[in-house]
Amino acid sequence: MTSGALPAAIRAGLLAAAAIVALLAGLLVATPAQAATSVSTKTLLGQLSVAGEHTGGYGRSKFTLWTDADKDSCDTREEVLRAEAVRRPRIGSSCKVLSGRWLSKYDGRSFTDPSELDIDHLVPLNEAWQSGAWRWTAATRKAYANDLGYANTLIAVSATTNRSKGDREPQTWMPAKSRCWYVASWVTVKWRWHLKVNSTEKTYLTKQLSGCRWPKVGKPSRPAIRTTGTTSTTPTSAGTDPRFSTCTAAKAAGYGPYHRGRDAEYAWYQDRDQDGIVCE
Ligand SMILES: [Ca+2]
Ligand SMILES: [Ca+2]
Ligand SMILES: [Ca+2]
Repeated sequence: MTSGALPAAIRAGLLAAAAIVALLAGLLVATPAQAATSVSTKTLLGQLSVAGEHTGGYGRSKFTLWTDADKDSCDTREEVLRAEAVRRPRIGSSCKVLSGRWLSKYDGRSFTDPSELDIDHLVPLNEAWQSGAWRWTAATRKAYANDLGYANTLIAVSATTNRSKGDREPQTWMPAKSRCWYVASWVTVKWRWHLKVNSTEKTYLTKQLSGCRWPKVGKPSRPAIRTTGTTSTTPTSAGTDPRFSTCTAAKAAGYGPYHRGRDAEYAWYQDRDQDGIVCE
C-alpha cells in the first residue's frame, strides 16, 4: 500500500508524529552540551598575531604520533576514524578499525576501507612549527599532534588528496570541496593553539573568508601552551638558553640584550613586543 492510498485520518496522524519527531530533533540539537558559543571567523582571525614564519629546526619527530591519551587502547588515529565514521565502523582487536564509511571533506569521496584514509593535521605540523610550535615544549607539541579536543584539528581524508596538500598553507593549497569550511577551520585551529599567521597567509584568509561571508564557528576551548624558556624555572636544554631559564636571570648575570639576525640567543627567548630585541 502506498501512502497515497492511506485513509486521510492515518495520514494526518503520521504527519503529526513526523512533526513531533522533528521538534524533538530540534530540541536535541539545542542541548547545552552541543551548543558551543559561536564566534565570527573575522573575530578569530583578527586575534591572530601576524609574524614572519620561524625557519629551520623542524622534523616530523618533533611531534609524537599517535598517542592513546585516555588509555582506552584506541590511538589518536583510531579515535578520529571512529568519531568521523558516518556508518558505525567494524572494530577488531586492540581497537583496530576494520571497515566503515567515511566522507573525505577535501574531495567529497566516500571510503569504506580505513587504509585509504589519512588523518590530516588541518594545520600541518610543519606549519604549526613555523607559526609558534617551535617554542613549545615536547608535551605541548604532542598535545597538538593528537588533539581530540576540537573536531577539526584532525580529520580523516582521502590519503591521495592529503598527500597532495603536504605542508602547504591555504594560499598555495586549497581542497576541491568544503573550501569555506576549510579556511574557517584553519583560522579556528590557529586561534585555539595561539598560532600566528604570516602576512600573505592573512591576506589570503581574509579574501577567502570575506567571500564566504565570514562564517561563524563554535568557539573552541584553548589548551594550556607551555613554551620552553618562559615557563620553566630550571635551566633547560635543546632550543632554549642552556644557561638561564629567564631573561631576568640572564640580565642579572650580565647577558643580553640579544638582537634578531645577530645573536643566536635571540631564538631562545620570546620577543613579546616583536621589536627584534630580547632581554633588553
Ligand atoms: Ca584513546
Ligand atoms: Ca608555512
Ligand atoms: Ca604560515
